Amino acid sequence: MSLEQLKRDFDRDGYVVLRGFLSRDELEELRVRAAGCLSEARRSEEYPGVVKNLNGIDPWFEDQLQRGKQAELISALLEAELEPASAGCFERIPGESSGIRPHIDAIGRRRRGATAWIALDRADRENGCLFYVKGTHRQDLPSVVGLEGFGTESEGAVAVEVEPGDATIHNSRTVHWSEANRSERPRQAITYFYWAASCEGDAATDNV
Ligand SMILES: O=C(O)CCC(=O)C(=O)O
Repeated sequence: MSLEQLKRDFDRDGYVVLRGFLSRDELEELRVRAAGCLSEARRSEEYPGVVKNLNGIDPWFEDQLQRGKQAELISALLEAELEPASAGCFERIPGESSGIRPHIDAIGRRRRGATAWIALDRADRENGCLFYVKGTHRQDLPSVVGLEGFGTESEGAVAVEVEPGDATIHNSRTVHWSEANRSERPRQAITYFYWAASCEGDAATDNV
């Protein structure tokens, strides 16, 4: 798909899906690097499947955050210089009882940014794929986890089923969530989060 088409879709829906974003070798390297970090990382009680700041654990992730191929693409989609924020791992743990409730990634008045979410495993409805709600990046929603009124039946809600090496990019204002992993299969993804460099505390300049 051309960059123009991707940008049209991103502006209209608030996310895009990039099939086959990573080559087999790139995916393998990402898996090995992620496994190395996860063995060292501390987990929170509330979200045991989430490990933030991979870039603080392994400089390889800092380099990817700064220069990985998702960075150039996100810069083009947001039409902005980027301020790389963090790399993380999101795992839906087999047999867990809950996922991550509907939320946006924007924080307070800091609204312009985007996340690349790269699948290490197949993700589907059974093992906790991402859900997006199309067009919600145009709403002015609060930065809370557990946004009221959003769910799989919402108008515009889409389950994004992907294969290993596929990626999605979502606007920091797009509502998204994942359900519990009801399967016995793993579901890991690596994320790279960016702010648009010009956006600090300046919601008035937001043009998304
Ligand atoms: O991967 C998931 O389960 C949720 C990801 C997410 O909430 C995010 O990237 O902000």
